[in-house]
Amino acid sequence: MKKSLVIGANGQIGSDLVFGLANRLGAENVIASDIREGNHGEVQFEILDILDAEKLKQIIEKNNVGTVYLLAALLSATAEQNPMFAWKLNMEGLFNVLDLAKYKIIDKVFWPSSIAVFGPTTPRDNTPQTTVMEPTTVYGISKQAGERWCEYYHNKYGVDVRSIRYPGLISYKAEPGGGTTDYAVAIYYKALQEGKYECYLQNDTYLPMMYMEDAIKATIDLMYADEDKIKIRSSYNLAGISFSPVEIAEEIKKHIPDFSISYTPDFRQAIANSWPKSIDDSRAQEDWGWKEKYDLTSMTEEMLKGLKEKLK
Ligand code: NAD
Ligand code: AKB
Repeated sequence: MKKSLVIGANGQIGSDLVFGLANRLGAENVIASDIREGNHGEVQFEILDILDAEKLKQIIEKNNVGTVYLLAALLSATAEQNPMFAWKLNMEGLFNVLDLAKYKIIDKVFWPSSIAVFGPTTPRDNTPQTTVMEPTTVYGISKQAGERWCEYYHNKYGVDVRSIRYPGLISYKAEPGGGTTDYAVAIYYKALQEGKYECYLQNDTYLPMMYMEDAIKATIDLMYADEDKIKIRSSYNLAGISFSPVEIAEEIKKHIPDFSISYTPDFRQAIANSWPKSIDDSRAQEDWGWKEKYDLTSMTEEMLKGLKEKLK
């Protein structure tokens, strides 16, 4: 069996995806890699800077890699602090992987897009798969350009590239890496550690979110769906749960009655205001049978249970 390589494996998604892939394929068929040292149990680990195309090719050829999951990127909030580097990392990293698929050195690519591809002129409620896309962040611009390039490589060179526009992802294994939706993870840590949380978004800011277990299932389902079922080669809309800071706080209070939240919006408010409130993912449902499992109540139970264990 050809192996699967996860690039950016130490991050929020990679930490869970490596585990999910190892469960499905066996640890010996998965390789984790990142620019910084990491530990993924029985899974082989390699240090790799995605901007080093030569080393990427060497790792792939030496280890008989067939599928690459490219997760290395700068996220929305961090990218605004260093726009030109974010553009370089997010775009060159993608080209380095797509070109290996173009020359048949690998067979399949997963590359994540984001709800950040949408902008203030996009309809914000139940945002359709195909709609106005005028992102205002460098992160969103890089994701939109990435989607166009993925579709182009598929149409022009037959590259089997698959993608999801993830909403904000919520998990406890690894902390998030600098996004606008990170508050919805931090709030659980602070609720358990301090009983209070100061939120950088306003109380009524609705954003599309998803529990990590659902996101990993969606990713693996998409990657193992029959090729003729994948009709969209830019990126699929994916919906999970839509909620505001006040709603997640109310849910946490059911478990921690004294929990309190305050609101001090910062630069991330403008980013959140430019993104959808909820997403229409009917194409993912129709094409490859997507259905989420978690709602706000069940996700909160899982987050508090998992974090209590982690913070012991
Ligand atoms: P993260 O920031 O948590 O992890 C990124 C990982 O990439 C880090 O471990 C980092 O060390 C590594 N990395 C950075 N530069 C690298 C380089 N040059 N070479 C190799 N590795 C490098 O990000 P994440 O949340 O896991 O997101 C992964 C992907 O999913 C990104 O493309 C992101 O845009 C996308 N996404 C994430 C979310 C979310 O809510 N987490 C939502 C939408 C899309
Ligand atoms: C971010 O907030 O930047 C990410 C995303 C939705 O892409 N979580």
